[in-house]
Amino acid sequence: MRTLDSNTSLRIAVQKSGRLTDKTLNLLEGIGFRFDDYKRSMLVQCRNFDVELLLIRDDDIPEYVEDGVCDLGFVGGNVTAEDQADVTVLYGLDYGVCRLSIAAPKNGSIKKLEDFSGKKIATSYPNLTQAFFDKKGIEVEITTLSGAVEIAPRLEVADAVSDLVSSGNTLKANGLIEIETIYESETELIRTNKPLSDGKKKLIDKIIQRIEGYQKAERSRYIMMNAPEDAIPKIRKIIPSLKSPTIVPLADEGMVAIHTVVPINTFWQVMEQLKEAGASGIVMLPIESMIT
Ligand code: PRT
Ligand code: ZN
Repeated sequence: MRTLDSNTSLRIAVQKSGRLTDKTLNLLEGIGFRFDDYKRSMLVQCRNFDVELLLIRDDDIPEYVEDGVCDLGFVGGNVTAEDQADVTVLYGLDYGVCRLSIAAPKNGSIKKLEDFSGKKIATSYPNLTQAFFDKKGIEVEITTLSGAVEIAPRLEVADAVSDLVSSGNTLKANGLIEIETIYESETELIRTNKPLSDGKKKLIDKIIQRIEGYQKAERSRYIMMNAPEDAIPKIRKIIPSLKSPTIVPLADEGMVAIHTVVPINTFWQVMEQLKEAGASGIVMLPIESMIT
């Protein structure tokens, strides 16, 4: 095993086993980090960079990063905000997306925010929930539970809940109706506020640059098509290209091949317009990484 230079090597906290684990490890692999089997150990060294991963529970990540035990961490914004951790959010990543919402029994007396006044709310997020109601000037009683929050009203432990929601199925299955969102969350890359060596800072910059490239690539598709030469002006208007598209003449007189990159969210719309403008043989390819 290689010995890491503590001056330049980074320790990154990642959730050991949960919703964020695979996506975070895929992201790290996607930006070129190679790890040996991470399932068997808490501390895993990277084979090709001065980086090691500390695999821990997500609840511990903000504190480990705040204390400087880890330089970076991948964790839900909900956890960092609830812990009020003194860390810097470097980057928002679009996975682990969810919201902390207040919800109440469907057929009960709580229909709107004001109805929460004087009610008992079960949550695993007492700080965020209390701060929300304080800001609204509504007095509530908060009871902290570490899990199974959604069944608290049925057990008559609380009148309502404040819980994480993604699809909304859990609330529905428990006869609860979402009243308002308290906090919108996604996975974040956080950095310690403890002083870092120049070597570590450089490595962090490199990681951020690679994540940016990886995310841009994930959100884009490379498209290739054939088109008559006289359709070029029309096609150029349709393609919201990063830079100018590549246009190559084909063996067929008057025909060209056009290569470019489009954002995935506009892909189908662009594709239809391109066909209408005279493009044919449109091929779409995923992009591995993109530095612009
Ligand atoms: O063991 P460890 O402490 O590490 O993991 P954990 O069990 O505390 O967390 P885990 O793995 O469940 O979630 C990790 C992170 O994923 C959370 O902190 C959020 O940032 C994010 N995330 C995204 C979610 C959800 N979506 C989510 N839906 N975390 C939890 N849920 C739960 C929610 O609590 C509720 O029980 O899923 C249920 C609601 O889901 P829907 O789809 O039915 O609305
Ligand atoms: Zn947890």
